[in-house]
Amino acid sequence: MVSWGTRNLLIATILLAALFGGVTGLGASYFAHTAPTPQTRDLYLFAQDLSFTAPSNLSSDYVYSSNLIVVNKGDTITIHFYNPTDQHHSFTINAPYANDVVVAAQSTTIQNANITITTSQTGNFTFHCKFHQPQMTGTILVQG
Ligand SMILES: [Cu+2]
Repeated sequence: MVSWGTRNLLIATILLAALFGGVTGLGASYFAHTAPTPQTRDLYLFAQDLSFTAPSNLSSDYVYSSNLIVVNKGDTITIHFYNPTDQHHSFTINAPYANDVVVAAQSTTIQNANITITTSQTGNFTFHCKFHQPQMTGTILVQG
């Protein structure tokens, strides 16, 4: 039979092992941060018609289907931009990811364009449609 003293010692040892294991694990993940392996990502973005009569402070009722794209530095992203509306839209972004691509209004088929960006710089980078400001805008967040 295990005495109370031995049992308490065992419990204390297990608790200490768990505690130090946890702290060691935390320390390792905090100090030895390694960047994720770069990935190739395909993203789908749509011009959207919200189908309301725009008030005077908006130029229209168009938006992007997503207004936040989050990637890791080093990723190569291909944005497949589709326009199922009756107006032209653009995907416009400044340096360092400069692009200015116009996708025509829907005719018999839905028009689209691919925008490929390799992310070399971290930060927030705003993209917008040059025809529909201020509301048709979004951000690419490149995490380091
Ligand atoms: Cu637009």
